[in-house]
Amino acid sequence: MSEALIVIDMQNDFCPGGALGVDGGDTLVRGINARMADFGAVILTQDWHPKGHASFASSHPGANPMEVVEMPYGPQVLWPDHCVQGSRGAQFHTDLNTDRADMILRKGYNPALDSYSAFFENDRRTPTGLHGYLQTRGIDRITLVGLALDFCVNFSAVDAAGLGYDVRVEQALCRGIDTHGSMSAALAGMRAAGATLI
Ligand code: VGL
Ligand code: ZN
Repeated sequence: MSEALIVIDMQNDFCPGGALGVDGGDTLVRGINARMADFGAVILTQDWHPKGHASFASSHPGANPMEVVEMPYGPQVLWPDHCVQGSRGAQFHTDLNTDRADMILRKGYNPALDSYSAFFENDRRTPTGLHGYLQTRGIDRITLVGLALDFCVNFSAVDAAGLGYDVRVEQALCRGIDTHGSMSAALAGMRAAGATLI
C-alpha cells in the first residue's frame, strides 16, 4: 500500500491579502513543494464555491463574517465571500507545484452545503469521492498539510481516521484561522479521532 500527501486548500484567498487570509499561509508553499517528492501520490484540494454560497455571511441578511448560525446540517461559521469559482482568490498560490498533483479535488460546490473535509461535505454524509479514489489506488496512509489547520485540515483528518486511514498531520506545514476556540478544539478532536499530529 502506498501513502498520499493531501495538500489542503493552498489558495490565494487563504493566504495573506486574500478574502480569508490565514497568517503565514503563504510561508508554507516552499516546504509543501519540497515534501511532494517523498510520496507516491499527491492530491490537492481546492475550495470551490458558487457565488452566493450558503457559507458566506453575505448570503444571510444582517449577519457578519465569523458569526455562527444553525444550518439544517448543524452549526456553521459564516465566512467572508471566498474561493468563488473562477476567481483569482480560488486559484492555487502561484508558487505551489501543481504539476506534481495526480488529482485535484474540488469541494464546496453545493450552494446550500459547505464542505470543509476532503472526504465528506458538512452534513458529514455526502461523499466527495476521495475515499473511492484512494481505495482504488490502494492508498491507506495519508499525510495532511495546508490550510486551515482548524477547519479543512481538521475535518479531513477526523474523517480519514474514521474511514480507517493511518493519518498524519504535519503541523509545521499547516496554519490555522483560530476563531471561537477552533484551534484547541481541532487539536483535541484530531487526537481523539486517532490522527497523529507531527
Ligand atoms: C476553509 C473556511 C471556509 C478551509 C474553507 O480551507 O479551512 N475554511 N472554507
Ligand atoms: Zn470555503
